[in-house]
Amino acid sequence: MANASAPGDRAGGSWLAQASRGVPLAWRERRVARRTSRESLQLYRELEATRPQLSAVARYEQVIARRTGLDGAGVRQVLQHAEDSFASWPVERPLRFRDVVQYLVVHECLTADASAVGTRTRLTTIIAEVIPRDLWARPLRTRLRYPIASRYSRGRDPTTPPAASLVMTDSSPSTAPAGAASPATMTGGEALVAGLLAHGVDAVFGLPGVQTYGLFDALKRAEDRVRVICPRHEQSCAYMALGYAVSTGRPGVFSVVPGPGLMNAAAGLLTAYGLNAPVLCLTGEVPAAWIGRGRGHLHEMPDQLAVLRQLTKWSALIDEPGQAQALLALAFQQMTAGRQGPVGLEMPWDHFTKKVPVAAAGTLPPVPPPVADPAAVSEAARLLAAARAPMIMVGGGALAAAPEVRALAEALGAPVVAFRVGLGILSSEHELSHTIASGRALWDDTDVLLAIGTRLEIPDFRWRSKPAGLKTIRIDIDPREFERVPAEVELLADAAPATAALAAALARLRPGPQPGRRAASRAARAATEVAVGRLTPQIEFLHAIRAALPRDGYFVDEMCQVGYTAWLGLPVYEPRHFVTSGYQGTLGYGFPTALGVKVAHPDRAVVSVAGDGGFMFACAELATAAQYGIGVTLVVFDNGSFGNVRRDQQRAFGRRIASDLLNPDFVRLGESFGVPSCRAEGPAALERELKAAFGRPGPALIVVPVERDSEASPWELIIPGGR
Ligand SMILES: Cc1ncc(C[n+]2csc(CCOP(=O)(O)OP(=O)(O)O)c2C)c(N)n1
Ligand SMILES: [Mg+2]
Repeated sequence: MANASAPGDRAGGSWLAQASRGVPLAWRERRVARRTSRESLQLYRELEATRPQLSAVARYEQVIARRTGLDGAGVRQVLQHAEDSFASWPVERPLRFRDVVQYLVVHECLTADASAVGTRTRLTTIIAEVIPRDLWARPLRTRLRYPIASRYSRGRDPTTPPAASLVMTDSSPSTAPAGAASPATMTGGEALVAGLLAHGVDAVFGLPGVQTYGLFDALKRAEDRVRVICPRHEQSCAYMALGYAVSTGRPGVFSVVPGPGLMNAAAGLLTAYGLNAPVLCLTGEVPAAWIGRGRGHLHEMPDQLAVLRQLTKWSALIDEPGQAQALLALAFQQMTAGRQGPVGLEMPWDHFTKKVPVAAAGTLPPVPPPVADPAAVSEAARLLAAARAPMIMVGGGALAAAPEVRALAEALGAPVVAFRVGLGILSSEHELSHTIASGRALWDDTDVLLAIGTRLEIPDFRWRSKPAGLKTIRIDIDPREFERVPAEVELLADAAPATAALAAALARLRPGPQPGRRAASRAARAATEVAVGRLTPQIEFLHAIRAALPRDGYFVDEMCQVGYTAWLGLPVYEPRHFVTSGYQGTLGYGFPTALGVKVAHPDRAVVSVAGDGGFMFACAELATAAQYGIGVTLVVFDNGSFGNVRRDQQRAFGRRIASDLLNPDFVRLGESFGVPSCRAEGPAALERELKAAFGRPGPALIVVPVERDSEASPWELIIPGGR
């Protein structure tokens, strides 16, 4: 099985290499040109140009070797396994060629190397173009021969299925699961719950259905260790898990039925994807024997796994219940590796209740993050040391780097600018802390930008201008970011250690900050405070909220006038305490997300703001708040309209449509759910009612009437020049 040559020298190479090598270039190029867009052809040419790096088997061999600690023979065994997949794909359903390609490229390479994701995208695109379409979609008549894990194991007869072992578990002590034990007989549902407990999960936001009964019954038997909260709609399952995840940094878990249940949760998954939030979706499937047959079984969705994969960074089908814990451990590893993000696992209906031998798989160690190249760190430090007016921008990737960001900012005297997710990384009370509004005032003078864990939305989409001669340094854990927005110096690394390394290198070069930077920062903050102070009445409501909300309380925003203004005018003192839907701008996410925040932080105050439009997306969750005693304080600003849309339409078209709302009596609505509800006319009343609500256990609803069209637009401060 194993090939005797060294990694990279394998005669013939893997099928992957053959797929891109075996056909003459011109022929393939013509074929690609005939069938594909210009863009694809360009991509294809790029691949050809960089083939030595991209398609070389050596690259994958090295990557796998580095990640797993396997020796050359072990690596070749893994690759051999990949090639074997043609003949022995480990799922019990007809396969398409595409499945195999996805498996090889995504599963093998990604599992082994979280940083290979850019390559994955390129390779799957290219391979899709190069391989004839009829072959791409052709079913491969293969059936389960033996489960995945057995073929990774060294020295074991590959045709003997182990009960369940983790991918590559036998290969290296560094990847051996913690707490692995001998097999016990249990159902797929029980295996999942045991796996969740092994990962420290203490809450599951779930809405059951016939496919997932086995999971929920197992959860029932573990209810002393894991809390199950069942909201009134699947969207809220995902949002609650999201709130749990973003406010703690720990994975949030939810479960929904397949098909329509998964689709109902999709906006939440998409929002988690945009926020790089570690959220695990556990869903069902039609019974194993029905998968892929298109017969219209209950909740069947064509190629559900493909849909799930589009909404997550990694997803898998649990082919057989014995693999449940292994794949769950892999899901947790993926969710928290590199650039974090949501993951999905789907399990066929019958597997949830099928009893099989399952070894307790335990957990997998975290994938070690890449370490910044010391030469690049020195180069970045040199740029910063020579900078006259440096600026730091932070995003979600810097949430765990608050002390390091602060130290570096103080050493440089550099302003730290955050838009939404990054608010609180440097406390708003710090004189170097800036919102997107006050940061703008310092931008034109900036000569070096240090971007930490951010997509650089602010300069690219919002300010849309760059100071002449600007030099940019980026710290990011995702190598694709450097393809999207290249920088003069790119540090592929985790934010906290890379920022600390940069500060240390800087200290060796320059004793202190450039003079005058703090004064400039203070002046920009003061000037902007005046401008933001004109955003009435929203800013007055925000002052009231800040005055009432304890310092360690959580604020959950929304796509509403008070929400947008909060990005500019709500002081935030700690990272993760300002919860937002980020670039997805998901109307209606706020209240259910806040419920998840509160479940994770039962002893902290949590305030959720919403417009009358957004609130009604998930107002049924007042029932959930009441039933489970989840003490979120919800403030609904009732302006009888999709106010933002109304204003935009009026400005752009001079007329309006589909933006006026006829609302129920929100106070009576809240009361009908058993939630203490009141009306607060004006900021002073709001502050009073908030303080009262925070002083009581349980949820509260405060309705604030706002005159239609009375709100000042915050957009000029968010996107100067208009949108
Ligand atoms: C899922 C989703 N649907 C639609 C929109 C478009 N949208 C953005 S703001 C808005 C109106 C919000 O109205 P409301 O919640 O009452 O807040 P207001 O602007 O009135 O303060 C709409 C429809 C969106 N951002 N997200
Ligand atoms: Mg409104």
